[in-house]
Amino acid sequence: MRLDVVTIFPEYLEPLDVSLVGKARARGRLDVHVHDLRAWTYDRHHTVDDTPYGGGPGMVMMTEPWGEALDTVLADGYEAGSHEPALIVPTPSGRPFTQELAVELSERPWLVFTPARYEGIDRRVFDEYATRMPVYEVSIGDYVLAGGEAAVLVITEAVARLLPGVLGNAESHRDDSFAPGTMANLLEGPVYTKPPRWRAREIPEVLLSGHHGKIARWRRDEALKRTTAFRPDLIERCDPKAFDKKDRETLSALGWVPDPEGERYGRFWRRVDDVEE
Ligand code: JDN
Repeated sequence: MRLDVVTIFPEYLEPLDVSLVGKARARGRLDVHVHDLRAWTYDRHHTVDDTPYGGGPGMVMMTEPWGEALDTVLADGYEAGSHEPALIVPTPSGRPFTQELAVELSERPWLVFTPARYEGIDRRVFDEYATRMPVYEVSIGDYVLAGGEAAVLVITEAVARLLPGVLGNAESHRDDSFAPGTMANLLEGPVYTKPPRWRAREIPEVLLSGHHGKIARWRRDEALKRTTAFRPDLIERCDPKAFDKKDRETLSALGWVPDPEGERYGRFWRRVDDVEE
């Protein structure tokens, strides 16, 4: 997979040299190219932004540097034998970045990232490149960064670890919280390792029992507890068929009941004490 990143802060992308993404590069699974947007400015101040039409706060990144940069980066990539580029634009107004989207992006041969600063990039840049390639505007969460570079690091890491031959164990994705295609997307519960006693704290006895069935059940109950506490939205949307009898007992003990009324809105479960207005 080829990755290009065009940014006014190339140093911000230095983490791509280390850790998992660095390993993927060393193993020849990733070919990363970071470019300084200001290389495509021709005035003495290397200007990349201007005031917004219609007024308002902040500055908007200009069409010209981005157009020149993307034309060059795309031409160089095609020249080097890459094909089917996709443009990835981090923005708080994008579609949510999910594990499902990470899988989709990991199946593409070439990703071109355009992390913006200020109030974002002139819309015509995306309209222009959308005529030539898929454009994914993505948000990594409901908070606002100062620019898209950190989001590029997040997306890149989520994608790189899915590439064949990057993680050691071929099965290491299967248990991921949010792995697509599992029967229920639950958050993973707590994990423990040696020593068995630390500062008078012991580990749950069941984990030492050697009883694999009981351990699996305990882990599943912990996952249900954690998911109801932190991500009730994930439970609400779960088809009751995704749960076995013991799951339903655990959910009931946690105060969750099937919601036949909510079903037509895709809400299959509710807390017992949540009553319809
Ligand atoms: O994902 B973000 O919070 C984000 C913020 C900004 C951005 C791109 C992404 N460009 C300017 C702010």
